[in-house]
Amino acid sequence: MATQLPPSGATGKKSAADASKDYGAASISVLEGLEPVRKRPGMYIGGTGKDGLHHLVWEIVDNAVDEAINGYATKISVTISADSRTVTVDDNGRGIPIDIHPKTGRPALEVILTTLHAGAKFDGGSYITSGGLHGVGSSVVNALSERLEARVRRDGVEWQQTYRRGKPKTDLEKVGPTRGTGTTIRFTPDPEIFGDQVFDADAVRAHLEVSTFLNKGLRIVFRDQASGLREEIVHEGGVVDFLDKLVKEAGAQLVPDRPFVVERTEDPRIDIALTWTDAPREIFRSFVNGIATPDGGTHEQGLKDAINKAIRNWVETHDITLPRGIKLSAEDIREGIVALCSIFIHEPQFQGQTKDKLNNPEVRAQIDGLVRQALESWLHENKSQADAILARCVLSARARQASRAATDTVRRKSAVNRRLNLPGKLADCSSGDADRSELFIVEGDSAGGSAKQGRDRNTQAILPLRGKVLNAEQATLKKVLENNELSDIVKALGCGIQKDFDISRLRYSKIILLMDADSDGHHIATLLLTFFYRYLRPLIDQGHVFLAQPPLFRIDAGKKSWWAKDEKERDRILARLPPRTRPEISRFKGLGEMMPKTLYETTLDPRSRRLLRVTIPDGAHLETEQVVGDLMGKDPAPRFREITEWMALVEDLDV
Ligand code: 28F
Repeated sequence: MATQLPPSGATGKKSAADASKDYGAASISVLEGLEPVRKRPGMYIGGTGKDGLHHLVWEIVDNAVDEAINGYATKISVTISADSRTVTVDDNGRGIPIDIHPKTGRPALEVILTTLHAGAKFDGGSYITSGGLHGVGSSVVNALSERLEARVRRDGVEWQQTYRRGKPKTDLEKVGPTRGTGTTIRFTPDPEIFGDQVFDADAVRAHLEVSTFLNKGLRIVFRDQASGLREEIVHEGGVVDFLDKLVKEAGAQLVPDRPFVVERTEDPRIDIALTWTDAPREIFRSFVNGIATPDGGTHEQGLKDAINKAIRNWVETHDITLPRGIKLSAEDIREGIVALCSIFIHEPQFQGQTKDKLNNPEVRAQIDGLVRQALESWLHENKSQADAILARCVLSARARQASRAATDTVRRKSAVNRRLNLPGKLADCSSGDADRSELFIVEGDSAGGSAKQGRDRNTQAILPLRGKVLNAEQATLKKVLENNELSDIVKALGCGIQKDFDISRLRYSKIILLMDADSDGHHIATLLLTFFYRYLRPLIDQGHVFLAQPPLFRIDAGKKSWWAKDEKERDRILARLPPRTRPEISRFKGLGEMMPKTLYETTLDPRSRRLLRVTIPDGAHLETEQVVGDLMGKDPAPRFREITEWMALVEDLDV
């Protein structure tokens, strides 16, 4: 780990003495009223659709997060009401000031909630903002809410004021004595602006989780009263936990066994975690002041510069001779990287209307300089990790050269004769780009039919299996190729078999076995895996083979529904439902029973499906050889022994 510094202030409250740097009403710069906000809401929250509606939540939550990352709050709670139309955010910070503002004669709280750009945050003081709308302030939320109630706890007294469409409905009123300090904002967006849209609990939860990843130790209690869900979200590991999540979501295997981390708490705050994986692409996620920058920008560019220079420098200073003819490009070095970059700066400049890209030029060199030096020393101190990473870079270079050579050959082969070789029952995808294409091998015609209807025709091909799949363990190559099902798979994949196997001709980057979740389906999957293991092993070794995980159960409770892949997950979901809920549980007997749209959403859609990548763990090759031979071979005795051994193991797991 490099430049590991004490975690940021989110875990402990600053002392009262520190609070002396407080701002009061005097430091609020009043700029203008709220009329423009209701006239052109899109100018302030990007739009009045789902994203705009949720920007209101991000703005209030980010103000609470600001209190926490500046060390004044340690706990935040966010609650969505039972009708999903009202959100309440609470923090145990100092409480928004209520002293009288000299210019307006009104309490600071009222000035902050009823005028645009009010607040010391705007004059670039030492207070760092993580503004979802870049800190334009909660007054925008107030203007666009049919009702907003603010409660402040300060100096042992709780105060309250309510507003309607940004206008005070009451004066600031004393509620009574209170312990502790903090702010509570409860608001209901205005249907005149947002229609009858309601809040999406999953979207809110995801945003809160990102805030806890980017501010290690920050605890946020999330409640969704519609589903009864209550969850405390905290990530002590910060960006390292975030990286773990991204690697798992990508279904990728780590190359080095621990990530490279930079955590700098002094100004500008920089948190970086990165690793290399076997995934055939690079994943960069970056943030500025807690705001996602999906289009990257100078922070991400600086990180990429640093990685490129550090690896090249490492190769030179250790005068490593690369294999003959191998030259590392920047893409080769970055292939397989999963990287997270979060910075907090005072005056972020975002590009264009969507504000998804950071522009500050000085940031690029700052990040490059800091990361390059830290990464070089990390590589130096972790030689075995460095070796594994370099091997990964060389593999990408080889694959790139091979695929360039292969695309040359494939270009020569006319598209027509390739099409001629394809099996009749293959419903191919329209994309010719293997990296984006996926082949689903589906059991049975009815499932095949649903999959063909539900799929994304651009990138997803379907090959339905009709007959019994041959047991390749007990068959010769000649027998295998005489079996229609197996020979159709070989034709669809396009990369040949055995001696004329050439992976660069593979037509799909993912080969996904989609079978019913019953013993028949498992048996067919086992036969297919035996075939891949015996005759198309590189496809497994290079991570192209997957098992789909269709849901077995659907649980309906009120307006919400969940999917469960097995009994265990079904019971976990049922346990989280509120006590008096009467859920409806339906079990899917087969894939063919599922509506195509449901099949897509739960099992085919890359954004929500769960795939199991078929891999042979390092050092398990011998054991795998043994198990496949025993399970699939002619002799029943070792099969029986193997199955009873595994059954005992499974029974233990169930206990
Ligand atoms: C539920 C959402 O909005 N929490 C907030 C504070 C605390 C202060 C503050 C906020 C003062 C003059 C700008 C308190 N004491 N949660 C929140 N907690 N804003 S918003 O001050 C606003 C500044 O202009 C605060 C002393 N200084 C600052």
